[in-house]
Amino acid sequence: MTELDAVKAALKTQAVETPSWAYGNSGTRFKVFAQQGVPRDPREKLADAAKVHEFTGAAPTVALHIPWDTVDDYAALAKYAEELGLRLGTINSNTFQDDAYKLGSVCHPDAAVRRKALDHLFACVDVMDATGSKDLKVWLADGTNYPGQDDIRERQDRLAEALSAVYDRLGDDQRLLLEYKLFEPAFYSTDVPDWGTAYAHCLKLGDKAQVVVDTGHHAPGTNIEFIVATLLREGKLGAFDFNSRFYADDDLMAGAADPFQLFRIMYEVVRGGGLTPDIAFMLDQCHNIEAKIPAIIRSVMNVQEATAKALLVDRDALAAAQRSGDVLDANAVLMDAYNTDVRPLLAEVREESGLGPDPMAAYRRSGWAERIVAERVGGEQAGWGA
Ligand code: AOS
Ligand code: ZN
Ligand code: ZN
Repeated sequence: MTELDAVKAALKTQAVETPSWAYGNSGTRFKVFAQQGVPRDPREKLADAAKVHEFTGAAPTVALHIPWDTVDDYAALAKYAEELGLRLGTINSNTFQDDAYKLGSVCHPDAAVRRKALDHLFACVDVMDATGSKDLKVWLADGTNYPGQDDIRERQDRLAEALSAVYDRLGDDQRLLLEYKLFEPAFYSTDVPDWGTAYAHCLKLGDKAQVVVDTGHHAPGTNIEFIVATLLREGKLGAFDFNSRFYADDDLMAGAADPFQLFRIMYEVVRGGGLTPDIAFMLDQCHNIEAKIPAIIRSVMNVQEATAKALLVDRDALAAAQRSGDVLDANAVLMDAYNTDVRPLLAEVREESGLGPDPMAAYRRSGWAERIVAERVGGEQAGWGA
């Protein structure tokens, strides 16, 4: 196999998981601009996700959110996904939307609220049992707004207790993915604010507990690729939530704000042998003002482009330059790959897989956008900003 064939083979197997909530209406706390034709139920979200997969060939799984995607029969939903050529992916828990969670969920000072949150997490594992989903994603909105509001150490104890109960409930093939976030909704202290805290909890829990890196959840200037390299080295990187940020947790299209950062992250993934099904490459985005399906297609393509560039890095030349201490040459090797226009290569990869070379154009030609506007009236809120 030539080197280019190996790059193509890797690109052909790459899979990006799309989030059900990105297909629905969303907005900011100021306004939700409703769009016509958005899905009215989880099945319609899957139908839209199937279009993303049809034209990219790279989005075979969909992350669900409980309760936003509540249905009576999850096994039937999984079967429907299969009929559409999809699989149900990560189950996202929600311990942040009920009034009871004002002071937190599993870290709340009141044991009754902690129990309620834990019961929800157990219910999410029940959903996984029915759908065949492998991963439970736990992102907690827990934290405090004022110094002294609660005991920071005790909150860690409560967190550890809850995570361990959930961990014990997991089946052999299931994983707990713990996501960290610097701030928001809490502004003084967050109970899982960074990769170190998530890593410490996951390490104590065991092999089935892994860390999620959401690219929008760091302070400006954070070297995210270093975190990725470290977690991979420790065998503790479970998943990504890809999106772009300019300011905080903006949830804009992956690769839109900083394609160079996405490339640097994907280079560490490739370098660390992380381009495997053991790591879930998810999008976690909201499309407030742009059309949702093409925005998701564009995001998948942006991840593919960053990956293609990362795969094209001349690793031997890079290692030689690094070993000889040639700073400029080493940097040039990396930049050569980043500055390569990989769009023709990806078009070729798609054509070799029986797809159209340009997923955006193929989607536009398909008439799906017009069809859903005509057929769907009264779309639902995605949850965020609702
Ligand atoms: C919240 O900020 C996190 O990014 C969550 O990953 C995510 O948006 C959530 O899981 C969807 O409920
Ligand atoms: Zn996220
Ligand atoms: Zn987020």
